[in-house]
Amino acid sequence: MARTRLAAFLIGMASFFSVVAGQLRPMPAGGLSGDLFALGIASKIRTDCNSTASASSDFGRIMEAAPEAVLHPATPADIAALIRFSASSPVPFPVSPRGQGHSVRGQSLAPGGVVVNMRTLGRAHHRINVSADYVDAGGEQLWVDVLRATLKHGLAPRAWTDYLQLTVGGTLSNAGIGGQAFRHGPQIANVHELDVVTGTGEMVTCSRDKRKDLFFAALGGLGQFGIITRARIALELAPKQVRWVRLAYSDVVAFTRDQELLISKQASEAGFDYVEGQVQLNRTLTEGPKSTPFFSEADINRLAGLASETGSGAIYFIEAAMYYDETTAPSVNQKLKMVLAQLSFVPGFVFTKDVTYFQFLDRVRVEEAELRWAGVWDVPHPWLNLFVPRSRILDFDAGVLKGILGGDNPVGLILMYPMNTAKWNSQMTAVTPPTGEDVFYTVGLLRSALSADELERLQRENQSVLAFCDKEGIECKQYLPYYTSQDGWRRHFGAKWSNIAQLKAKYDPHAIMSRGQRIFPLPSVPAASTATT
Ligand SMILES: Cc1cc2nc3c(=O)[nH]c(=O)nc-3n(C[C@H](O)[C@H](O)[C@H](O)COP(=O)(O)OP(=O)(O)OC[C@H]3O[C@@H](n4cnc5c(N)ncnc54)[C@H](O)[C@@H]3O)c2cc1C
Ligand SMILES: *[C@@H]1O[C@H](CO)[C@@H](O)[C@H](O)[C@H]1NC(C)=O
Ligand SMILES: *[C@@H]1O[C@H](CO)[C@@H](O)[C@H](O)[C@H]1NC(C)=O
Ligand SMILES: *[C@@H]1O[C@H](CO)[C@@H](O)[C@H](O)[C@H]1NC(C)=O
Ligand SMILES: *[C@H]1O[C@H](CO)[C@@H](O)[C@H](O)[C@H]1NC(C)=O
Repeated sequence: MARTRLAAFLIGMASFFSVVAGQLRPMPAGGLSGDLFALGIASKIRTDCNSTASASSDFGRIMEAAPEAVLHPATPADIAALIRFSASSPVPFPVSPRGQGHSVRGQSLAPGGVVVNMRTLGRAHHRINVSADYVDAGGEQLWVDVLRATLKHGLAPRAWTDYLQLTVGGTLSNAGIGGQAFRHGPQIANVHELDVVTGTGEMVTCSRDKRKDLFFAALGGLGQFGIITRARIALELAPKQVRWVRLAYSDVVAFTRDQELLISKQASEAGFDYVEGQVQLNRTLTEGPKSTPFFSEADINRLAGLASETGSGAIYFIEAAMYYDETTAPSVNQKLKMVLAQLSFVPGFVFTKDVTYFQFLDRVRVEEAELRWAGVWDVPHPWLNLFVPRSRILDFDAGVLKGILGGDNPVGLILMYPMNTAKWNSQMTAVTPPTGEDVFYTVGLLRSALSADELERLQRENQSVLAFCDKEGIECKQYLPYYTSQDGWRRHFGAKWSNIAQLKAKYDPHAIMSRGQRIFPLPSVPAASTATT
């Protein structure tokens, strides 16, 4: 690859330093590197192999590409300075924010460019401010830290992902889904305001009332319009305790019918506050995290018996939770009984436990620790997440879960649960199935590959799954989407595409932001002649 403008800049910067060493004086106005130097940004750019290597891959461990450099910003202004520098270069270089790098297809990489290590922003003070009904959190903050800070005030956000070691900016750039989404919508539906550094380096505060186009673009925006440096997130009174429940099913029809009943309930009715579901295909059942087992050994034997009675070996679990506190504790048994009476799980196959709200939300951390300990956390993750229209979920179950994946036994998890479409705002960039039905399912094929052969097999399977949906006319949408062609992205965004392309031209005209998503090719017009500053 030819030496980029960025590389030239980095080399130039080094000599600039040697010239001015000892006399910390900004260069005369007008000199770009002078501006950067004045902002102190040069000292925050790392080019050593350790820094670039740590930003060269992600949780997926499938894609790899080193950036030229990594920025360790101390303030949002540092990020703006970097972006302005790129945007005003004759050949702008890519800039990708990296939260935890927990994406699986290289979405946070910046080959030939600069990765912004968002986590260093959080080292400054006051990056989580809790108010009466909202919290202002830096885009780099981990959700678990937002939870800890808000709980101190007896408050908490309403909508969560299953795993909390993810950044606010990272999940808001996708959607942030979990078992509360049926009632509160995804995390992007629970945000009042954002600070965004756009692809031209402008620092903008936006909301439904102010710079609305950028606000909606950035929510689920896959990092395409700018970097979220602050989000104002809605809060509720934090529940204290959680009755955590698993219900086993051998019949997918009963399983989905019950899930849909549960997500139709209003907060005022007796029902659950969290509803998800899992599918286990011919899988050796384990008691779950050893430190906090859900199932006893006897339970596991019973479940194995149940699985062997079904022809496919597949069993389904509804995972649900009912929140309570001191005042509502006496009625929780009664309320649970009322709800369970309406459901058709296999009689006797109900498992419950009581945990604190924090333990419940942070539950995946326990599993992470055990997977790490067993050496199966840092392995390739060819994950595929799909939103499936409700009307086709049984076809999907038959063709994919019991067909293509039937008899499979890789390490990992299959999630399957419904959400209410009405809780999603179609003005946001995030995409739901185009069929316009009231309900759609998320199906997460979250499998790990323990060998190169297995990786290849799982990747072939994900291709077969997508081909099956195409062939059968099941209008699935990928969540955490990945396409190798722009045509794929056009189809993904469907009716939203032209608006998204316009917003891209407005907020990131040089197409430098989060290029790891591979949505927009570099502008064909030389960037210098279209620069607008
Ligand atoms: C174990 C595990 C469990 C998960 N569970 C869930 C779940 O329950 N629900 C769910 O919805 N998702 C879940 N995810 C997926 C997760 O939401 C995505 O990986 C997401 O990308 C957040 O990860 P991150 O903060 O590390 O972002 P990164 O992977 O670092 O970044 C993701 C993308 O967003 C861009 N980006 C990062 N920060 C910003 C920012 N501040 N502003 C603008 N763009 C930005 C990046 O350039 C990149 O393109 C899970 C992932 C893992 C690994
Ligand atoms: C890079 O990492 C190695 C191993 O952790 C360490 O020994 C070395 O000092 C690091 N180099 C730099 C420049 O940080
Ligand atoms: C939190 O408040 C402090 C003090 O007002 C302010 O300087 C800081 O920018 C705020 N941080 C966020 C993320 O809103
Ligand atoms: C289940 O998996 C085992 C091996 O893990 C395999 O021998 C068996 O055929 C599978 N059963 C079904 C129903 O596919
Ligand atoms: C699935 O795997 C195939 C084969 O490696 C790959 O080409 C495709 O992009 C993958 N798709 C997704 C969505 O992961």
